[in-house]
Amino acid sequence: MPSPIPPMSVRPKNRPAPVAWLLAWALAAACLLITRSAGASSLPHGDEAAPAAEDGYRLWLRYVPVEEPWRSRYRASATGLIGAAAMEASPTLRAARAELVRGLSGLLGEAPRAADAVTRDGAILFGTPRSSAVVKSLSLDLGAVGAEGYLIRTTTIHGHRATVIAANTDIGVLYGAFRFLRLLQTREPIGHLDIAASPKIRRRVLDHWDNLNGTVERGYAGDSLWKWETLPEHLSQRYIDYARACASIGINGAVLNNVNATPFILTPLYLGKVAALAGVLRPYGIRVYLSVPFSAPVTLGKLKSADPLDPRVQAWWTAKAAEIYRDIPDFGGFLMKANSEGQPGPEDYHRTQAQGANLLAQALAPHHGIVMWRAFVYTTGSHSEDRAKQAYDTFKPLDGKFAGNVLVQVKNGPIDFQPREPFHPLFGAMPRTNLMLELQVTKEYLGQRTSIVYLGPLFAEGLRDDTWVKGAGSTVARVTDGSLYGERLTAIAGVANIGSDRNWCGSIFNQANWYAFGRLAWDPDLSARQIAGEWVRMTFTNDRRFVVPVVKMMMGSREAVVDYMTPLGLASQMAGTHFGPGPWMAPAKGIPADWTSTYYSRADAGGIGFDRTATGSNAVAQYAPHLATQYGNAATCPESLLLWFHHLSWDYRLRSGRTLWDSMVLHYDQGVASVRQARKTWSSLSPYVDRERYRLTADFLAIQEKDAEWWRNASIAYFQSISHRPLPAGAAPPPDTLAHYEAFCIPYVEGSPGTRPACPPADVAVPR
Ligand code: GCW
Repeated sequence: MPSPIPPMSVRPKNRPAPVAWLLAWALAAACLLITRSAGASSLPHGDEAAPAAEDGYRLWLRYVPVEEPWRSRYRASATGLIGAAAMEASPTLRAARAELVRGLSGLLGEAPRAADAVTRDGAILFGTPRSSAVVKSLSLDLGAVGAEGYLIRTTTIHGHRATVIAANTDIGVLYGAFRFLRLLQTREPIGHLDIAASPKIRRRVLDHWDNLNGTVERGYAGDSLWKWETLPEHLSQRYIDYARACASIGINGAVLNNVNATPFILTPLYLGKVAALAGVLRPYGIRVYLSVPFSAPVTLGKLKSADPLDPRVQAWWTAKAAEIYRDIPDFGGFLMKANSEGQPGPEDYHRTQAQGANLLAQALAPHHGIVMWRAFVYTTGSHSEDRAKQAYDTFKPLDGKFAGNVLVQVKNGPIDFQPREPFHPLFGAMPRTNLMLELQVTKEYLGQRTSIVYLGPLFAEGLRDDTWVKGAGSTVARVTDGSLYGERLTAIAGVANIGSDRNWCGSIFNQANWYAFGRLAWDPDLSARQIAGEWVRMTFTNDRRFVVPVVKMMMGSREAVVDYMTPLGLASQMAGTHFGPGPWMAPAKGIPADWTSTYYSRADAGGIGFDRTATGSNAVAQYAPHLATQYGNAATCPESLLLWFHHLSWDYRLRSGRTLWDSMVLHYDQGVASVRQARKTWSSLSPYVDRERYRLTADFLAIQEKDAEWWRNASIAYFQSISHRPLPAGAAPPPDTLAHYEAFCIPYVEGSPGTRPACPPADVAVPR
């Protein structure tokens, strides 16, 4: 049973007098009832249990009662709701109306009065010039907000003050409705509004790595959100609430299935289920996309080949696309992982990645569909080229060869979603190709379910990195939003962290990463701190005594992980499960070198780090000359990327004057200290949070502290066995031997592909 939220009037620290205490409980109970019924009112089908209060289900859309004096102020600006009342209003406008009713009822404690004309001060009206005669009569300057943007403006209608939420399209109105509610949720004044907003990137997509058997690759929040076995008949309320959450932050696409795709998704059985999901998501502006395997013409179509130049193969894809569009007219398109980690691809037929992409592009073009073709291509096995260089080497020569409806989807860094990587050198390097950015919202390499790692700073850093290809300011964001080279087809993807868990993301703080991805996809220039602030206010409380320390804790959380896992530009030091340390993992039979840790650390008696300068793999040459020079010189290379680009002596002096070895140890310690501090911060905040969410977070922080210590101790034990340097003064020696850490293994982690344990039972021990 969740505990009631402390009412705003109860001072957390001072125990109230007995009568006030009783009153407080009465109020709290009332609050609980209101918030519960607000939750219940979001169940149009009435076929499932109402979300219980404060278990995290309602994400940042909680709509709990606003305290005074804000409530009176807001009520004065919400005296009536005008728009989309007619039955013939579009599903999207009806969703906007439902959200405004739900939100205002919850926030202000009473449902807004339905009205059809402005007869007194404080009306809220919403719509497009097409759907609303009043909106049309206002002759608003909607030109600049485009197809998905909106205006929110305080205006005067028939002598009365009113707020108008207007857009060119219904989806713009829905986005505006969410924005308006956010103003109240975050206690912004709404008396004099003049807001115009529109997204900078056109396709803002979540990639679900969900398998058709209900598991989720790298998923740490339970099973798949999609219940394939009960589709298409049963349309769970969760689908609608997922769509609402996505729309509230402007996400407008979902790839429903894993990039390690199976051809079953393209069978009529599953396409029927996909069409049903598309129908649920459509009113919220979300198109569905599918991951498809390149070999589908063979495995499903029974052809002899999947060669992109074979006319039978082309005809097969053309027919398949037509079949999909018959039932899903707004189908978004295909996502493809080809010739990567065992997946089939055009190279199997000695064709290029561009020829492969264009095969699908041609089939989709008549229907205005797009192809998101991943650049995550590298050859495992005998290939000896630096893994960080391979995607660039494969794709750069193909610049200009991709069809206009193809986007090459590039991960933020050249290896694989590590706690820190430099930006991928393909950004800016393909001026005649649509490039899109792929971020990972699920924390595969960042502590998975339990660690608190707010990814806003990681995403923002990746977007703000300057490629220098057209001089200063040629940021990854400007490549992605098309402003650097003038592309019109622009996109960004985030690998989703959403599952069947009641709280959607496996932990409360993981929800912030879904939120941050959406907000940055809409506007890559937003600051991670601002986004954290919004999220904390909506998810927990507007009380500054809570907001300030929690935002601070979140803002430091990513750097903490970098510090205790892979400081100073190290990467890929994880165990095979991608959870926990494994810096000793070396190439062995059956394991490709670039899937091991020693390949990346290159630690030896002489020093540590991967030489990617001209004396090494020369990966620096894939960057613009300005950066190649900067990265190529250890003295000018950012210290946060030092060991990514340089192999340096353990005694190399950093800018602080400390040796590299000493600095590494200090970083590990700093990471652990940060997590301890986060735990302390959180434990002082229990009066501001309901019990259930407080406890979950506190318990997870305890786990994270153990994990951080484990990382620190194991890494120091291992690297010290190679550096043979003493620990700097004050640093505690690891409590156990290296052999102990090496022997320790977690056999199963969530979200790992396959069901085999990661180690034999004899290696399962308890780390200290
Ligand atoms: O990071 C790796 C993951 C794989 C994933 C792959 C990819 C879906 O470990 O699980 O496969 O990246 O991005 O394709």
